[in-house]
Amino acid sequence: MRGKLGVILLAVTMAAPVYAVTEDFQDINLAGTASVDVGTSFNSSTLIPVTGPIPAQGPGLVVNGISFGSPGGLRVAQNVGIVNPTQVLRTILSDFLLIDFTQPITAFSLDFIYNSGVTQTAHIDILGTDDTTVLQTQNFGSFSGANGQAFFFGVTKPGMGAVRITETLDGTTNPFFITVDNVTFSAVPEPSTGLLVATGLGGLVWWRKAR
Ligand SMILES: [Ca+2]
Ligand SMILES: [Ca+2]
Repeated sequence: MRGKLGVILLAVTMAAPVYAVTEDFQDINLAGTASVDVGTSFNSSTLIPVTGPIPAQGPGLVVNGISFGSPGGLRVAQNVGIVNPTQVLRTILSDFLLIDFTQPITAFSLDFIYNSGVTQTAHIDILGTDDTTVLQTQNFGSFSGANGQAFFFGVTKPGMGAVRITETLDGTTNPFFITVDNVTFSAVPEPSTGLLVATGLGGLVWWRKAR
């Protein structure tokens, strides 16, 4: 029996392509287990002066479209709590960590790193396009884990302008320093890149490093 050959119409909707980029803090050149302080705001334009064994570096150490800030300063360090050290970003003092996106985003995720075996409480505010209005809050409650262990946290929501993370230690009001890695966020690419992405993939593609 001969089958009927139909005509297949493929409707393609070309919405603005969105892709995801990840900042893993691996582009900073750290010797051995050294760490380097990167100021109170760290983004793709940051220049790091020579510090001891750490050479002068930058700009372009961080992907475009994102800025990390903490009033007490930020440090790129080795996550020495795990078997294979890998570079992470942490606050130096007991301050909040603000992750500010240049353009409003629709999704983000990160690895939150345990600092030690103590009980910690983390609190995340999802901020709107004005970087002030709180759209959503997320409390992790009490958790404890091995030093250097990470857990994954992600949010999908339109119109996110920034994310603010605070943390307390052992239920006291004294915040502990905050450590993150693999900060991934949605972004609208440059036109040339966008064409490539739309041709090859289209839609939303999450890319995460294999662990
Ligand atoms: Ca890393
Ligand atoms: Ca913003």
